[in-house]
Amino acid sequence: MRPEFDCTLYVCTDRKLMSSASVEESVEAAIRGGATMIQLRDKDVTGREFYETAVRLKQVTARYHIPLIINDRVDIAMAVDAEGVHLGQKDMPASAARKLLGEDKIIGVSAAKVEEVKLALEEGADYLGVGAMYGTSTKTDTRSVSIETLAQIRQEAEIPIVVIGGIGKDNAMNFRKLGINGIAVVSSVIAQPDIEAAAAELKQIFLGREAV
Ligand code: TZP
Ligand code: MG
Repeated sequence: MRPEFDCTLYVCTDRKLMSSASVEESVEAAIRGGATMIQLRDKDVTGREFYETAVRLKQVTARYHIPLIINDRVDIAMAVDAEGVHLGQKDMPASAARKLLGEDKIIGVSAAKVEEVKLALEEGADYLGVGAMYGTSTKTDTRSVSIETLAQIRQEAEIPIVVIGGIGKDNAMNFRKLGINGIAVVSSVIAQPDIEAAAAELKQIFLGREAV
C-alpha cells in the first residue's frame, strides 16, 4: 500500500541556493522547522553525485520519518528506496514510472494546465505540483498559472495539490481557502539564513495560524 503523505510544507533542495554547508544540513533544519515532505532537486550534477546525495539525504529523512521524493530520476529513487519521484512534463509518464516503482511509491507530476492534469490523473499520479504561481528566479523555464486555472485544476483533481513558484511569506496565505493541500518551496526556506525558523513561519502562514 502506498503510504499516506502530508504535503503541507514540501521543501525542495537546491545546492546553489542553500544557506548551509550541505544538502543534508539544510534538509534537517527544514524538517525541524516542520517540513512534511522533502524533494531532492539537483540539477547540473553528475548521476553519481545525485545518487550519493540521495543516499545521504535518505538517512536524514528516514530518521524523521519524512518522505523523500527524487526529482526527475526514477532510477535514483529506486536505487535509494526513496518514497517517491517527481516528474515534470518532459519526464517519463507517471504510468511508466509506476511500472518501475510499483504501487507502494508516491508519484508526483508537475502541471500548469487543466489538460496536463487530466493526463496526469489518467496516468496514475498521486499528487500534483501546480505552478509557477508567482515569479521566481529559482527555475528559468517556468509557465505561469493563474489563480483561476488553479481553481479549475482543484475542481478537476481529487488528489493532493501543492502549489509552487515564488511562494513565500507574502503569499502563502492565499491557498488554503482554495482547498490546496500544501506549498512547495525552494528559496523561501532553503536560501534563508535560519532555515528552521523560515520553514516554521511559512507553515504557520499557509495554515493561517499565529506563530507559537
Ligand atoms: N517548478 C516550478 S517553479 C519552481 C519549480 C521547481 C521553482 C520554485 O522555486 P522558489 O524558489 O520556491 O520560487
Ligand atoms: Mg523534472
